[in-house]
Amino acid sequence: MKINSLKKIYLLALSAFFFGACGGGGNGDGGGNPGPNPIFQAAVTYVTGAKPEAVTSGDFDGDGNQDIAVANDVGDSVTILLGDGDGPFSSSVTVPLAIANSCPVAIARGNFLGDNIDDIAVVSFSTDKVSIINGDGNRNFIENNTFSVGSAPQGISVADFDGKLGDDIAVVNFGEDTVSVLLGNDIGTFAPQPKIQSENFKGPFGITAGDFNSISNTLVDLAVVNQANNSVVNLIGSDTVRGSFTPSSSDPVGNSPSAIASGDFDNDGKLDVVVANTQDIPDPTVSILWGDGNGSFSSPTKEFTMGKPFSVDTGDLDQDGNLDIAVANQGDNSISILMGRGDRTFEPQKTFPTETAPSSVILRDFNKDGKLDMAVANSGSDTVSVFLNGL
Ligand SMILES: [Ca+2]
Ligand SMILES: [Ca+2]
Ligand SMILES: [Ca+2]
Ligand SMILES: [Ca+2]
Repeated sequence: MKINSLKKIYLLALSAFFFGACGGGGNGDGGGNPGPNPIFQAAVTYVTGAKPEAVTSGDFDGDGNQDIAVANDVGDSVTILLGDGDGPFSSSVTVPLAIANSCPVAIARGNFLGDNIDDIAVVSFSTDKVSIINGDGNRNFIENNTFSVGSAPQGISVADFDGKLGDDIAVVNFGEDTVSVLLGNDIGTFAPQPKIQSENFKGPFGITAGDFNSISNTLVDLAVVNQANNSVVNLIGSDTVRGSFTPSSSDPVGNSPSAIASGDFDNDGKLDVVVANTQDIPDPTVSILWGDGNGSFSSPTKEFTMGKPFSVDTGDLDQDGNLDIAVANQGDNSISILMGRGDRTFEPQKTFPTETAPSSVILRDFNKDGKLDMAVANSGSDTVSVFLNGL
C-alpha cells in the first residue's frame, strides 16, 4: 500500500515536471525514422539546461563566429554554446535568469545595445517578461534588463520596426490574445507601445516579421499564428506612426498552428509564410500561404511532415535559388526537410532523426562555408543537435 502511494506521488511529480506550469510542447512518443540523408552530415549533440524549448543563433561574444543560444524552459536559464567558426562548439556558458520559475519558452537574436555585439531576447511564459541578455565581448554574459509584456507570452520576433537605431521586439501574448511591441532605443531599453488587439487573435502562439505589403511600401509588417482559431493574422506596419501595426487579413491554416516563418518560396517577389500545423492528425502538415504583395495571402497549399510539427525555419539549403523548409516534428523525434522547387511545390519530405521531442529548429551557417546548417533543440533530451550541411 505504502509503496503504491509513493509510486503515485512520484508519477505525479514526474508529470508535473514535464507538463507543469510552463507553456510549450509535450514529450515525444518515439517511433521509427527513415535513415540518414546526404543533405546533412551526422549530428553533433551538446548538453543544455532542462527542457530546451527554443533555439536561436548569433555572434554573442563578438569573435566573428556564430554561437547558439537556448531557452531552458525548466530551471530559469539560457545556455550559450560558443562557436569556433569551423563547426564545433567547444565551450558553453549558462546564464541564469533572476526570477524563479520564469519558464523561458522563446528566444531571439537582436542588436539592442549599439555595441555591434549580438544580444539575446528571451521570453518568459510564467512571469510575462522579456529579458535582454548582453555579452561584454569577453564571454561574460548577464541578464541586463527585463521588460513586461502581456499574459503568458509564447513567441517573439525581432526586427527594426521603426527605422531608428536599435532592434525592436514583438511578442505574442497567448494568455490574453494580444501582441506586445517594444521599440528599442539602442541603449538596451525599450519604449513599450500600446498592445495590439484583434478579434482574430485567439491563442496567438508564433510570430514572424517581414514586408508583406511590398507593393505599397518597404516597412516591416508582422504575421501571427493563432492556435485556438487556426489562423494567420497579418499586421500591417503603419507608414505614418512608425512602429505601430494594424491587424488586416485573417487566413485559415491547419489545426493548432504553433510556428510561422516567412520567405518568398515561389520567387515572385512577394513574401509568403509557412506555418507548422501541430495537430493535423493523422496526416501532419505545414501550410504555405502565398503573399499577394498587398498584405494578404491567397491559395494556401499544404505539405506533409511527420508527427506534431512544432517549429519551422526556412533557407536555401542546396543553393539552387529556391527556399527550402525545415520542420521540427515534436511528436515523433524527427526533422522534415522540404526542398523547394520555386513553383509553389516542394519535393516530398526528407526526414532526419533527432533526440527526444524536438521543439525548435533554425537554419544558419555555423562553419562559415556559405552553406546553411541546422540546429535543433531537443526538449525531451536536454540537448541541442547541430547538423552541418553535407551538400
Ligand atoms: Ca561568437
Ligand atoms: Ca512569393
Ligand atoms: Ca533550395
Ligand atoms: Ca555551413
